Amino acid sequence: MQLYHATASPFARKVRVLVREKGLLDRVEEITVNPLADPAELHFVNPLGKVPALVLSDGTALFDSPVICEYLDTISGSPRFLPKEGEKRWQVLRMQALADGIMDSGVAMIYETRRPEAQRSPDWQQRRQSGILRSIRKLEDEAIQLAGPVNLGGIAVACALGYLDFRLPHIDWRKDHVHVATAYAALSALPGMQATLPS
Ligand SMILES: N[C@@H](CCC(=O)N[C@@H](CS)C(=O)NCC(=O)O)C(=O)O
Repeated sequence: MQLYHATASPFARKVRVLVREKGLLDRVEEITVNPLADPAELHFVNPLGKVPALVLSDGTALFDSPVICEYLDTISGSPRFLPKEGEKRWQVLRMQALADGIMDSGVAMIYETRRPEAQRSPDWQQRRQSGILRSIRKLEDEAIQLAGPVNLGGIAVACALGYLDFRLPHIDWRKDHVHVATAYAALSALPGMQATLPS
């Protein structure tokens, strides 16, 4: 399989962490691209022009990151990072959705800084940042879900927070969110997280 990714992308990092934690590294060739440079090879596999995209051995390309993660989780057995069914499955998917939403807002804030100054909207930036902080408040209330065996929700949260530290360090998300900060410290120590530090 070939995984198109960018080293700064939190969505791609989530997939790359899972690849490592599932022991699938020998089956996945990682191809680094810059999606903002519009590479033809990326457009060929993902018409949306976004990373991550995973090309399977039959040529089918999977996107976006939740789909890829679920696929990777099913092709090899234990440990499972997304329960097949039951209440816990929805809890993990919901946690992933919240984390992906933080990534979406964080990435949008960074893209905004790359637009010509006259086209930027401080109100819109503030709106994104408020949504990020509200979501982290929600994670703090539900931090118990981040304890116990690592699952896809926890990996997604760690990648989202890692992106904030990397690209938006002025967002002081640790303030008043001690349980999230503690969970993040533990998740960050995973070998897959250490091997995929953003650059
Ligand atoms: N929902 C997608 C989001 C992927 C995404 O937004 N990737 C960014 C990089 S972090 C990208 O490729 N952006 C290129 C663009 O928007 O043109 C997923 O979960 O995979």
